[in-house]
Parts: sequence; C-alpha cells; structure tokens
Amino acid sequence: MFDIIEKNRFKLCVFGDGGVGKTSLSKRYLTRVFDQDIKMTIGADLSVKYLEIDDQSVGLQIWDFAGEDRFKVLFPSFAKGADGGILMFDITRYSTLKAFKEWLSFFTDEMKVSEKKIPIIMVGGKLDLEFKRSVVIEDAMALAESHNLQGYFECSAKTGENVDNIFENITKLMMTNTG
Ligand code: G3D
Ligand code: MG
Repeated sequence: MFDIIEKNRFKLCVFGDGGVGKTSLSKRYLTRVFDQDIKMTIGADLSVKYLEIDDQSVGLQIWDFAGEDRFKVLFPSFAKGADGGILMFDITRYSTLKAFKEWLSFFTDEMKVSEKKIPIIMVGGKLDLEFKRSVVIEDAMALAESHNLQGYFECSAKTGENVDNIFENITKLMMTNTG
C-alpha cells in the first residue's frame, strides 16, 4: 500500500445473513488473506486487494463479517469507518432477503454515528443455482432501489460470474464519493 495515496484506500464491508456466500465471494476476489486470529478477535475476516481503476492505484481493505448472531455485538466495530458496503443475500433462500432490512439498518445506524454517507450495493449470490432461485429479481431490485442503495448485482462465487465487476463498481462508487 506504500504508494497508494490516502484517499484511494478504502474500507469495504461485506455483510448479510450467514451462509449467503460472503466469504466465498471475498475469497474468489482476493489475493491475500490475513491471519485467522483477526477473525477470532473481531468476528470478521480481513483481507487486502490492490487494483487499478482509471489509472489510479487503489487499496481495498475487505472486511467480511462472520454474520452469526453471537458476533452481532461486534458489528459496530466492524462497520466503523467503512467507506462502502456490500449487502449480500442468497438468491436461493428467500429468508436471506427478508433479513435485508435488519442488516441495512444495523449498518446505516453505525454510519449515522460518524455522519458519513457512503455507497452500499446489494448483491445476490449463488447465481449458478438459478434453477433453485426463490427470490424474484425484480423484487430484489425494487427493494434495493426503495432503500436508496447504489446498485444491484447478482453473482456466483463458484463460477466467478460478475465477481470482478461487483468490486470494481463499488470501488468506483467509493472513489466518486470521496472525490
Ligand atoms: P458466508 O460467508 O456468507 O457465511 P460462505 O457464506 O461463503 O461460507 O458460503 C456458504 C455456503 O455456500 C458454502 O457451502 C459455500 O460453498 C456455498 N456457496 C458460496 N457461494 C456460492 C456460489 O456462488 N455458488 C454455490 N453453488 N455455492 C456457494 P457449504 O456447503 O460449505 O456450506
Ligand atoms: Mg463467512
């Protein structure tokens, strides 16, 4: 990260119900995974990705929330100082979409504390399991729009479909947001 200027370093939080594919998505995208001990300490996996966007070097710190109820008490420290969010659900499990509102309000409550307005996008995972889809795409998109989220994507960590695109999009949104 040495030659990456401060304004191009971002904290990106990935959150949503357990089992929706957060860790698989992050792993699929990442080059480097930090020590597992961090997971024990903060209930999240933390990793770093470097990328080039519009001729600028960017350092992405990706925080992957453990998501289990016993870790929810740690959510504020997870969300603190975030520059962007990926709110994830599983297109094959409708219950994970229903949990959307709760996750979003957890996260935005933390953002209110710091009075920071940041981009959040919604991501439906496990697109390779289209035949098991239980969430209608139009419903999910409408939900994202009605909550003023800045994008809607679906992806598969298994096939890699749309994975890079998602991280590039949220990174560009964060860059625009900070100017
Ligand atoms: P989480 O971090 O949100 O809790 P994980 O979710 O990334 O741990 O994934 C939970 C389970 O879903 C895992 O299966 C994982 O392999 C599977 N999964 C994640 N992403 C995809 C995907 O894109 N397609 C398919 N088909 N499966 C996916 P297990 O069986 O290990 O529980
Ligand atoms: Mg996980």
